[in-house]
Amino acid sequence: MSSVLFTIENNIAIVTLNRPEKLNAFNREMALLLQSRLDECASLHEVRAVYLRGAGKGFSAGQDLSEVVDPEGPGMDKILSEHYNPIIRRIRHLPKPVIAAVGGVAAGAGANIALCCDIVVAAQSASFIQAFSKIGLIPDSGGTWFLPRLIGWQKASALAMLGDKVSAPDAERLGMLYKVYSDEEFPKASMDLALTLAKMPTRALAFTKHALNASAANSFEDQLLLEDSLQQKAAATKDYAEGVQAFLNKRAPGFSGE
Ligand code: LHQ
Repeated sequence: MSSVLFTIENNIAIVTLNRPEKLNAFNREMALLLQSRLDECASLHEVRAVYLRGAGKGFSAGQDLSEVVDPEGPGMDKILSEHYNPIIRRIRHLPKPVIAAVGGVAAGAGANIALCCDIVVAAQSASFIQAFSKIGLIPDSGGTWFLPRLIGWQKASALAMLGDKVSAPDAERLGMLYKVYSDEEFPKASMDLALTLAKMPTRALAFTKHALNASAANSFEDQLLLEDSLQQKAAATKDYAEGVQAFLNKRAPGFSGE
């Protein structure tokens, strides 16, 4: 069985981290496979949204700690540069919405991979742990960048240092994620969200993502200029023409993603 499962349904790429006996902890094989699946998501025209989840009861417990003590393992110098950083970059630069569907525990790099996605939703019983400090490491996989931006400096600092387990409802209150669903509703509700996104004007969503990525570093003036140039591009898409016509004709739009 592959450590990353991949199917496409209704224009949604369903990417499943699949090492459930280890709460989907990452080894090198899984990290590299996830990278290549994300590349496919970017290049396949039929994919208009990505739904990232974990198999079994966890989302991901981060780095497989048995691999870091394996003398045959990749070694500390490769784990960030070849495993996690390329995953985070791919998710942020993928020109399609990526949903993290967190159905259980998300710890360490597993938590931060979820937090870097465009929309994070969770089941009521899920949790998030910046587990790094407990083993003498620092938050990685973009955690020191995303967390203060999502929840503010003070809460981020405390969670990063203490490594507290944050329940999904608390994570929602803190602003770490978009929505929590009951455990029963979660699989369908989170997939319905992906379905909605997959029917939306995909290129406008990609431009939105580009603008949000840039806003973290841009000045206000630069951001206004960027919005202007991206809006010109959005207005040149078929989906913009369709959206306006559908509104004027009082009918539902049929977006093609072009
Ligand atoms: C695991 C793991 C795991 C192996 C559960 N590895 N087996 C970057 C740079 C370089 C090096 C290191 O890493 C990084 C990035 C990182 O991600 S650092 C953070 C690494 N992750 C952690 O420290 C989390 C470790 N796991 C836990 O603290 C707990 O397992 C959590 C809180 C996630 C879940 O607790 P429980 O629900 O009580 O489950 P469990 O502990 O019983 O785990 C179930 C099984 O999964 C168990 O195996 P077993 O054979 O006893 O059933 C665990 O050993 C295994 N597992 N996480 N990261």
